[in-house]
Amino acid sequence: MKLSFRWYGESDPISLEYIRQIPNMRSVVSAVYDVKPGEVWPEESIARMKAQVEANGMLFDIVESVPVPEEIKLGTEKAEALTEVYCENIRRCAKYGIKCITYNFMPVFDWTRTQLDKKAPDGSTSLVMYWEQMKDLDPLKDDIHLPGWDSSYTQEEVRDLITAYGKIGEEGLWRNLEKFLKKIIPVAEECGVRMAIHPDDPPYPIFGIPRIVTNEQNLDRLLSVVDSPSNSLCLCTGSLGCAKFNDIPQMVRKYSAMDRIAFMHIRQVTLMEDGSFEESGHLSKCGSLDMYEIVKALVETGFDGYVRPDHGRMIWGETGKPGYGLYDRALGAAYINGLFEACEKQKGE
Ligand SMILES: [Mn+2]
Repeated sequence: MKLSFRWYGESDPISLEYIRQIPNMRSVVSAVYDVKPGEVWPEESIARMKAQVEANGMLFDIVESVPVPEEIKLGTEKAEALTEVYCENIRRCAKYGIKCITYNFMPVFDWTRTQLDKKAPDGSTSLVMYWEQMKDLDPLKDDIHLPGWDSSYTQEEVRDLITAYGKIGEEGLWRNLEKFLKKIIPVAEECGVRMAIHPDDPPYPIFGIPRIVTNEQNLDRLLSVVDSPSNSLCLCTGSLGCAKFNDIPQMVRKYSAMDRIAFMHIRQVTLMEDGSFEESGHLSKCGSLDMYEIVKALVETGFDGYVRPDHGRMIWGETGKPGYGLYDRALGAAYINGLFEACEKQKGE
């Protein structure tokens, strides 16, 4: 496995000098942050990031993410031109050595949480989603400001988007995803890039907005649209794992055996009775997911892709981007290293 760590570029309070000191750290996962979604990435920006990462003894060979504009997901008349831009970004990334590009197809909002700094009994804080706080909200009527939602939209724009997605529904979203994949995957293949789609977080519809990258049946459908290793998954254990219907070790084993996992996000969640969830420390003991079974499934199927510790808690007084502190993600990386070493030795590698 290729251990990696997400870095938000020069504005990230965590330095590359620190990231390189995490044992076995190989790749920095980042993106070009100086242009809007739907614009071409300047080559100088990609080259600059590559140089910075390499100057710190690591590789910049994986991107997270090249965002997909809403127009593509909605299939508006701008979709075709924006898909061309997307293909150009794949080519440009490949030119600078990128082997894997992460993206998602979540309408309107990326992840959804109700609080970003819920305090646990041990004093650490983490992201949580409590249904109790969600159930009475109606974005078509109320002004909603959930943490992490894109503040570049006005409430009016959010309502228009939600209405538009409501109209196309799940099958409309599928049609637009299929069209997109049929355009971008051949380009990725040509450039030797694996596209890794991140599942919806959480993996079910919220406020009636369709979500389709959610469960095994839908992942099967998605992979069959273009049957190619370039059309692969970013299997995020915490995103898929906050729904009881997903059996994560079994899904990891299946898709890894098919060589359709390009990138693993390893993260722990604690699931509650009513479907609420809390992000917790990476260890199996700390939440609902069996991390040993997940890593064992990867090792036994010969997984050779990228892995990163996903969201960590905030610990030891650290402040910064919720989920993306240094300390707990570094603990996660150390734990992941340990699980891989043990499973590989068990397998006799
Ligand atoms: Mn993730």
